[in-house]
Amino acid sequence: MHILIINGPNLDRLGKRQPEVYGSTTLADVEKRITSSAASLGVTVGFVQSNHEGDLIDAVHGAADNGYPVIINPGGFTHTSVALRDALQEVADGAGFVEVHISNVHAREPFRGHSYLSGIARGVIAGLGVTGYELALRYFCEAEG
Ligand code: DHK
Repeated sequence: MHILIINGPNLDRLGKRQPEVYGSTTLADVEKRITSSAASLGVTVGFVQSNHEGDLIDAVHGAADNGYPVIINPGGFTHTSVALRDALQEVADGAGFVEVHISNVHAREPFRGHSYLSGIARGVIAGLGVTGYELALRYFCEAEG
């Protein structure tokens, strides 16, 4: 199984941006950790990070065409993007996706409590730091196995 991990806007700033909220681990470190967990679980992973909505949508289309499950942290597009939801609907109808947030969005500003994506996700992980990505990876391995 191959799983695509997508990170949206500002997640390239992990480790620098609001470390008290998002932690001090960089995205490169997160990707290294996920790659090593994936190897132990016997799956492969690909990574996309973009600050641009259209690029994220293109990546989702690629996953839908290939039948890949998706783990996505949509960043701020979580709370704004009907277009990203429409793209993810195809993945939801196929291999499925898990929405991950590093921070507990429900304990922050009220606007972060609404996601355009959660209603079509297999599940949502929020507030468990970067471990959330690895938990989502385990979910797909167990769901498949
Ligand atoms: C990341 C962001 O960039 C925010 O816009 C979301 C999410 C929360 C996170 O917790 O990973 O509101």
